[in-house]
Amino acid sequence: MAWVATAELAGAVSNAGGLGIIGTGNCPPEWVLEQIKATRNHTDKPFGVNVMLMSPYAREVLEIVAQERVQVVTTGAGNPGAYISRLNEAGVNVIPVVASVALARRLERQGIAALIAEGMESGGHIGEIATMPLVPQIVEAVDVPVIAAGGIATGKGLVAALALGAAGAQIGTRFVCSDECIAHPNYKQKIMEARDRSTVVTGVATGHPVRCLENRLAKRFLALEKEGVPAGEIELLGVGKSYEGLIEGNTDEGSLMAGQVAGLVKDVKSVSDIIQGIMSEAEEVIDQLSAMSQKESYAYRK
Ligand code: TUI
Repeated sequence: MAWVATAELAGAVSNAGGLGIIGTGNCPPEWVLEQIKATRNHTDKPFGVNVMLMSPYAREVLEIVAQERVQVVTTGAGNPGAYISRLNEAGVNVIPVVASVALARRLERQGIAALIAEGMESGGHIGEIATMPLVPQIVEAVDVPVIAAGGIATGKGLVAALALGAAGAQIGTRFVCSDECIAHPNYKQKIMEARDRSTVVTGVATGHPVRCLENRLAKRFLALEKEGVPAGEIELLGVGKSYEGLIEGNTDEGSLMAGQVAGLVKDVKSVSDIIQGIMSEAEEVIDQLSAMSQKESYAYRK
């Protein structure tokens, strides 16, 4: 959630009982340092920084996170193996995002605090496996806690993640439509208008699949990929497009990354209302399931 998961959002999530994460994407190190300091003005609770490993600044950003002794770093879009010992030395809990069992196993041997298993329902850069089959396979393969991601925006989704063996859930798209998120109102509106089939995956042909809301830009990308235009040429067209969509609100020509759960997001609310809503729905569902299982076992005993 580069550009939109800023200090305001991360601080609000941590204050409401979650673990807020600053999304750093391709942002320069100075911006990241500023955001870490600003988050500390919003909350005295732990928070984290997500580092996109394909960023040209990834190494420098990770060094800032280590020097600042941020409690948690999550990584995305690559293998953080080379950085884990430095981060651990600085007391930073490393929680990599993985999209396969193989990388989960490899990283577990290198000293990580937990893993995020992210299914291809997610927005942005994605792997190939859906959350439902991915999470239990990773849970079975490793001993560290596994946090489920991809397709989770509600209490029902949270309970489903727990049922798959996850220790918690990472939530992205739902928080774009929060009061505290600085995303452009046009982008929030597009998420709220989204339906089940509103997202598409571009970049499969270029080796960097990205899920976003279908718009003029996404259609152009898909057409160029179909024509077989070289990957480098297509990727050049993508430069600066997230900022244009998410912050400037150009919903035709900007890249509007969002997960498949966009179809479930119908309003903009405060982070605290979102988290309380998710928790109370989850408790309701757990009570219903528990009542169902008691009824079943009673029927069985009779
Ligand atoms: O990283 C994300 N989401 C992102 S990054 C991003 S910026 C970007 N834009 C265009 C192309 C590429 C990046 C926008 N959204 N989520 C975490 C995530 N990580 N999802 C999937 C993965 C992942 C995939 C493969 C993690 C590791 C991995 O392993 C590769 C390897 O080296 O084994």
